[in-house]
Amino acid sequence: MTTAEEKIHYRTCPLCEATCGLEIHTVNGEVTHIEGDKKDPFSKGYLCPKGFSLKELHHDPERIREPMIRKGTEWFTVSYEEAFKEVRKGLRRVIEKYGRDAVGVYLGNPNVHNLSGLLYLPLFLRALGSRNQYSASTVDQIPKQLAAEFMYGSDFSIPIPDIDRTQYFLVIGANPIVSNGSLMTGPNMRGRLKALQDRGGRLVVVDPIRTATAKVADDHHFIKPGTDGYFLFSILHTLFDEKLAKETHLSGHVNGLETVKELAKDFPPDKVASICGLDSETIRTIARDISSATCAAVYGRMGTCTQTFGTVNSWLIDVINVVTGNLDREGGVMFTTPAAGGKTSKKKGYRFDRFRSRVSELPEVLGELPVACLAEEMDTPGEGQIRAFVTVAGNPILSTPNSKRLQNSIKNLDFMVSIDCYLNETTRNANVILPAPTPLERSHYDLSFYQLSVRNISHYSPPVFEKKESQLDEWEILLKLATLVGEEEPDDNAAAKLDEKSIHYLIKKDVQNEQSPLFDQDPKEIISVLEGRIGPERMLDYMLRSGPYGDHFKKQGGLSLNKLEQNPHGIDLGALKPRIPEVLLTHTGKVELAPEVIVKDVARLKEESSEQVDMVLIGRRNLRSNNSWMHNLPVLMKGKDRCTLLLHPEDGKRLDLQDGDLAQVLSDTGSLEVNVALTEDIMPGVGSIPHGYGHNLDGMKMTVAKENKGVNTNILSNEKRLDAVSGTAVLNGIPIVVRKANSGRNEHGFVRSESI
Ligand SMILES: Nc1nc2c(c(=O)[nH]1)N[C@H]1C(S)=C(S)[C@@H](COP(=O)(O)OP(=O)(O)OC[C@H]3O[C@@H](n4cnc5c(=O)[nH]c(N)nc54)[C@H](O)[C@@H]3O)O[C@H]1N2
Ligand SMILES: Nc1nc2c(c(=O)[nH]1)N[C@H]1C(S)=C(S)[C@@H](COP(=O)(O)OP(=O)(O)OC[C@H]3O[C@@H](n4cnc5c(=O)[nH]c(N)nc54)[C@H](O)[C@@H]3O)O[C@H]1N2
Ligand code: SF4
Ligand SMILES: [Mo]
Repeated sequence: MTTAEEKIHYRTCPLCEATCGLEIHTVNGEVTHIEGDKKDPFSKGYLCPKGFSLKELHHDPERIREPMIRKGTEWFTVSYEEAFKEVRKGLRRVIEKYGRDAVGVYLGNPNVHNLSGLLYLPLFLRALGSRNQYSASTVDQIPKQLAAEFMYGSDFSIPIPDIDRTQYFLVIGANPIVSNGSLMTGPNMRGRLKALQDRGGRLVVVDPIRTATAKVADDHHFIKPGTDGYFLFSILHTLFDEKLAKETHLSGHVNGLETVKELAKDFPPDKVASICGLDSETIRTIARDISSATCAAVYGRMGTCTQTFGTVNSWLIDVINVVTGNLDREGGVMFTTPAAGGKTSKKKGYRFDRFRSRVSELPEVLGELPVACLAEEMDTPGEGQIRAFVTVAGNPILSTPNSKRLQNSIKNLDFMVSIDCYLNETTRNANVILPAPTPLERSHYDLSFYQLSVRNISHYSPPVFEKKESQLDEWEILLKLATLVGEEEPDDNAAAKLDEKSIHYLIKKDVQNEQSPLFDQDPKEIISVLEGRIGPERMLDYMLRSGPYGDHFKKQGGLSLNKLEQNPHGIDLGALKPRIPEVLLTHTGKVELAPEVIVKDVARLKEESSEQVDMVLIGRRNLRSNNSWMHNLPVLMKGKDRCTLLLHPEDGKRLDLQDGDLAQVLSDTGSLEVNVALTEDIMPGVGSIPHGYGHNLDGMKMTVAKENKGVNTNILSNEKRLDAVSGTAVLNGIPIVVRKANSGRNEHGFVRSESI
């Protein structure tokens, strides 16, 4: 029975890439319960424990709800006015004295799940004008984006596995059943993979851990961390050697096939098998199976990106999809046609290496610098040194390499401001914290993930709760910050004026662009149609209406925000469709199969590694965890200790470590002590610790997280060990030494490994 005060709200969950539809029940401003929205055309009622936890997240008493200023180690809540005054003073002082590059910015992962961040961060970054822009992308997916930038002319043109139609799915270094899919948006990965097998398709997983995904696969093969480049090249070798390649696929639309063919010659399976820990016949069988399947998709994620050959791996995966005839084909890997945010302009130049970092001279990648060099840019004196720091939805102290160094360098900054919702490992260093509204207090549209989705979907969610009158939305905070960094003291209307200016700019660009459906229309008419909306809603309405399904401000029945508001469960725009050649934005208008910058790194693959390695460390994820920041929610933290070191029993025996013992793990940057969990599900010679823990730093206000503190695995990752092309940090395949800790058994007693 529905009581008089009970309300039901429908919205997409913004916590991970799966974009599940939620049904949120509220009574008098309180969430009573959350379930999956059965009428959501994409998720059909599916949700995971994190979606359910939005209730606790919203009501968490330790969430930051008001602006705060730190004096010494004490925090005081203040008005927005006071907080902004402090921010202007802090940032302007540094800019005036040292220039704009002296302000570093770090953007964390939740920004891509947030309309405010996606639409308004660019305005702030433009106004700030610093080269020292960093983000979680260079500890994540930048290799994929860079490969796409070079191969297809846009970093967001990432081919997505057509998981619902494929007949052979090769998953390398990804665990979609636990992560719920990444750069492959689709709710209920377990269900989708089961459907693949039910229609006679095969799932094959290549991973140093027998993960939850590997456990349901038809085949799972262990691979030595960091060696995927050899494995992928030897698949390519077999395809050409055994004449299995479909060289005429996309004929006329592909450049560089001969170069790739030539390169693959050096990697016969017999030569590389022992390097990878796979046998050569397995490699050949995989190559034959991809080629003989009616359609197939090869897919790689974190395990292939955040390692020493991240970009080469991402590129090779796409090359295999091309030469097996599976790019841009139903059941293969395909490009999306997003309702909003898709790109149409041809490349003027690649967004790579247009400038370099000051200290290590690492190339710029897609407008930012690799976060691995953030600490050195802060702690190395000289012109251009970072003196002030802005974090937006980021926790780099836990998520980026060589955390200890960053912890030390962050302490010596002149000024720091964070937009965040917790007082955590990173934000405790800030001088000012500006509060981010909870996901239920803001509207939502997955601008990023519908560009990476296994179906074309459009779903808008209005806020569940109105925020308090006095509270600012995140886009308003970002607009305000954009006005604060300028020379002139901004007046009260400056933020609103900037919002106006930016929508006018967008419209002007489109009406002048011959490729836009709005070409030659009157900007004044367009702006008048948008009247009544401001901020992200106006921007989104404009993007939807000018997009491929939009009404283009003249057609009846086209997509608009209005239409989405009338369809609270979202709209299914259909399965992915072939898009070559119109989707290709390279200079040549073709798929560039052998981009020079990437091909150059193959030489490194040919060199024998001389590094003597005892063991290597990789990471893992858990269904009830989301990177570092959801560990304060009791509903997710119940149960066993999850921050353990997984070891194979053979290694346990060799190292005299038993289940529950405390091990010391050492790398070239640091050491930590962690509980051991023995399991046959990990490859011998490999250890695994999840990231996002280490909640034991003074000054944090996250009581539940502190009770489950775990260890920060990024104490062990070295900021100098990088994917040479993209500068992405190596977080998988870190050389380590493991031994019994002097202190013997752990403080919690016996530990069992959780399901992986
Ligand atoms: N529950 C949950 N879901 C999440 C997140 C979370 O923290 N928790 N985080 C979200 C984010 S930000 C992201 S980016 C995605 C990531 O999504 P995924 O990439 O699917 O998730 P991971 O668990 O990191 O999977 C990486 C896999 O690579 C394997 N691996 C490690 N090294 C190597 C190697 O050298 N070669 C190969 N072949 N495999 C290797 C690991 O064993 C692991 O199984 O997940 C998202 N979803
Ligand atoms: N060793 C190792 N390290 C890794 C990884 C790994 O696999 N192994 N994975 C990497 C990956 S894939 C990623 S994406 C990164 C994540 O790295 P980060 O993005 O740096 O870290 P998160 O844990 O996502 O922290 C998000 C921060 O945003 C805040 N927050 C949450 N919601 C909002 C909001 O709506 N607005 C604002 N303003 N703030 C909000 C949280 O309180 C928290 O401070 O970690 C990376 N680090
Ligand atoms: S799978 Fe992701 S999007 Fe779906 S409910 Fe869980 S966290 Fe939310
Ligand atoms: Mo990520």
